Amino acid sequence: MLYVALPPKLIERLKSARRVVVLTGAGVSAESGLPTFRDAQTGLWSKFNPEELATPRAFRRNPRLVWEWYAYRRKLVADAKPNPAHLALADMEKIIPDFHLVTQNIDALHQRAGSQKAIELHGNITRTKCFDEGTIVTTWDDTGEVPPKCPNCGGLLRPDVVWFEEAMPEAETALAFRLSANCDLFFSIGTSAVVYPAASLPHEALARGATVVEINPESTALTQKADFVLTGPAGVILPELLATLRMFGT
Ligand code: BJW
Repeated sequence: MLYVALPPKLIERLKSARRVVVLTGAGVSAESGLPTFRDAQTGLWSKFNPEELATPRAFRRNPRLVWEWYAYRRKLVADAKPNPAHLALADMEKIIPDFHLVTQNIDALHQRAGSQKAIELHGNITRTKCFDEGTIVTTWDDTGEVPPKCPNCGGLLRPDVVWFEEAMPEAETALAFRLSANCDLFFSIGTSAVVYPAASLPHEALARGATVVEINPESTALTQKADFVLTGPAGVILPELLATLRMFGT
């Protein structure tokens, strides 16, 4: 038996959709054991203050604390494995010709599940860059300093993620907005849909007449606007959606 009964009208839209965009958030990695940000009991921001950890000001104030917090998170990510939601999305990319995955996640679990062309809006925790120059750095001298220093300029190294008050990467952002404005089916999955500019993407799709589907166990800032809401965990609902797509020989 299916966890959610897919509404017949959604099945029609799935069958006829030509351009599909999926936006994912931290909820997609929750079933891999990675904490989300805003879930009341378990989210990172229920225990840590984003202003002390995820802004350039926080890094300038206490670079050691911020580096160590990301070292802890990098270890969580390295120990995590893609879950059925990541795997179903990687399969959808293979069977839907015009399919684009846009993610706010920095954990690279989509790529580890096999997604070939995930568009990362908030960077990637597995990469490191120079705080001063912004260039990606792959090796540095281990002198025991925390954070380590950039081998080119001696500046401090930081994770290649997008903090509050920082701009998202230009090319990825432009592409995500263009794809969302031109899709006919848009999925918002495992995101509270409150962090901008990413949270604008479903509204961009809606404004251009696309059907918007939300998959989330809780209601979000988008729920009232979505055309279809599938209430439940992504790791259960996405494999069911994939099975339905396969049934129709998409
Ligand atoms: C499940 C599930 C399961 C659970 N299955 N689902 C006031 C108004 C409007 C905007 C602003 C404002 N004040 C400030 C701003 C701008 C700010 C912003 O939007 N703030 C809002 C919070 C108000 N945005 C920015 O600062 C952005 N930059 C910017 O605007 O730049 C302007 C600029 C231009 C030019 C030059 C300079 C500047 C940048 C935003 C960067 C966000 N960064 C973070 C941290 C990344 C690094 C790190 O990981 O440490 O990105 S914050 C955090 O939030 C992270 C996430 O990608 C992002 C979104 O969170 P997400 O993924 O939605 O997670 P949650 O926890 O919120 O939701 C999880 C959901 O999953 C829940 O709904 C659960 O129910 C669900 N779930 N289990 C499916 N099994």
